[in-house]
Amino acid sequence: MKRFLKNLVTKTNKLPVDEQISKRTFISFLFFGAIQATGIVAFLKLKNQPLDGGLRGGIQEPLRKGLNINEKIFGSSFSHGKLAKEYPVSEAVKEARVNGDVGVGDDFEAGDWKLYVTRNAGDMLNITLDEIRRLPKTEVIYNFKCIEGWSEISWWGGVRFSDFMEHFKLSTEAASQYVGLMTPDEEYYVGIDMPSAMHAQTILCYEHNGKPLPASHGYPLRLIIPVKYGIKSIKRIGSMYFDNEKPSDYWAERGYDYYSGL
Ligand SMILES: Nc1nc2c(c(=O)[nH]1)N[C@H]1C(S)=C(S)[C@@H](COP(=O)(O)O)O[C@H]1N2
Ligand SMILES: [Mo]
Repeated sequence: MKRFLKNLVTKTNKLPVDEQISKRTFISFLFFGAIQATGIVAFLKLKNQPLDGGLRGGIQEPLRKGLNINEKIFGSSFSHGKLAKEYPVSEAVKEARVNGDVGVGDDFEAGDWKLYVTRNAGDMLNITLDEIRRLPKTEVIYNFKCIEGWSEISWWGGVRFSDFMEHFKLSTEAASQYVGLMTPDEEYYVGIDMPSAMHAQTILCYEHNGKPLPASHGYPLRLIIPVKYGIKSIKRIGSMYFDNEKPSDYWAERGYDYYSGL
């Protein structure tokens, strides 16, 4: 191929000018054609790659590999003490937008609710809302960002995840790399890297605008994690567990970045 092109070029240089021009046009046609073909072949190759793990949907494996590299680089980029910007109450919306209702259906007895925490030893704590409300309260007013492209400043109150862990003596668990959270029906679930969970603005939230959390926003208890996109702020938490492997994550299984950090 190389020799063929070289010959073509040398021969062309010996031709009269007008013929040189048309030959050169022909050569560049070959050259750009080859570039285009390479692109098409690469695209078809990618299109035919198997999809990555997820049950429903997913993305092509080479793309997933790229994402995994991004995750390694950006994974806990926000966890090193940097705070999300906070705002005065006057800037918070009166009624936060409701988005996403997976795992928050009507077949739910709020009165029976308890938070089930599986400890690393295998036993389980059942914690009532009253017990959680008695812990020191932390409020956060921040710009809540949904991956779909909207954001709004909203006001939330609850107990710091780190205070909760300390109060219930979950220090062994806090040494795990991840915490997994699920709705009571296990339809929605997230995995959070421990540094982000232990971040000073991450709360187990039971209040919105100074009042009990409305059902639509995840009553009785939700996560508010300002260092991540909204997908990680799971509503209506039913259970919690700890792991050194990434816990299953509803939106990561559908192709979104596992860490979804901001
Ligand atoms: N249980 C549950 N939690 C969820 C969701 C969901 O579908 N189910 N959606 C997430 C998404 S995509 C966003 S943007 C926020 C929205 O929270 P809000 O309805 O309180 O505004 O909840 C997150 N938590
Ligand atoms: Mo979202």
